Amino acid sequence: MVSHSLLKDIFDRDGFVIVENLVPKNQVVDLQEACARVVAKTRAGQWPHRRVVGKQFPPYDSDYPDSWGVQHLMHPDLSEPAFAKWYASDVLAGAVRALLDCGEENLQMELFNLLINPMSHKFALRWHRDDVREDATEEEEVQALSAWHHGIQWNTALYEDSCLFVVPGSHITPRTLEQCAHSESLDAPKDPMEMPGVLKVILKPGQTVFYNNNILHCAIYSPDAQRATLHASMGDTRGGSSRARNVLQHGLRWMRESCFRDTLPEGRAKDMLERLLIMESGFGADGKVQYSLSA
Ligand SMILES: O=C(O)CCC(=O)C(=O)O
Repeated sequence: MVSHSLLKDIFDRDGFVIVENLVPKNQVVDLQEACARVVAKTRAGQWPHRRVVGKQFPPYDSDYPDSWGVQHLMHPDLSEPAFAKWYASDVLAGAVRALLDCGEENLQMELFNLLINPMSHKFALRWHRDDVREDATEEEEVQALSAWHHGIQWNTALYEDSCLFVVPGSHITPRTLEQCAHSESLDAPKDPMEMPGVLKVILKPGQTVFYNNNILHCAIYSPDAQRATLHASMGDTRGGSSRARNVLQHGLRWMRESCFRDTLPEGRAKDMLERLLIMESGFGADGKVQYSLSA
């Protein structure tokens, strides 16, 4: 097993790192079965919180029937406790603490969604950084990338997953002119491999890729390969409200309800939720949700 400090070095250098075995063996089947149920509900139109084919970023509308993601896996209306159990598990929290270089007392609950294959449409996300606009100048990019946002995002594959493409190192360097040419429009690339410096991320079942969500990345989705990839993030309270826009744009008001808190395991999960709610209550006096990207 690779040491946590080596993982952090790789993460800091490349903007992403692949980690083995963060799904305890006795939770794999529970998670696969829970995913199958929420995917079936979403495709049957019984779960409205979904990532919709045709819409790359929030807010997701409901104009298209096909989906590329299921939002809010821990929502009490889904009644799937396996998700919160894993999100708050020791093995996952240990890796997150090491990569964020923070203590248990700093862990803040954020997003937990599922990325899935569309049923019948190919779809793709354009090259983007999650919280920097495509038309940012070089100066704006340098400024945005130099700020550490105190959070981490990850994809954990339950089935083989080769949808994600990244540009290693781009979390700390602004785009070259050629990279800008491939990432300035709102359109998805015809071939992601044309991006200078690109790497296709291939995850075997059980592998996790942690990534800085301001790394330059894109993704392609095909109806032909089963995808059920747990897509989540956690924050570090030392960042204050620096991640608020990025996180709250996904619509987390339901997390304020006591019926959500009541479903969480005692201890870490409830503590992480408290910290999220403190961050949320301190952000934006008008309560309006802001969005990071368009399209
Ligand atoms: O599908 C993926 O792996 C990437 C998703 C993504 O880039 C995003 O949600 O911004």
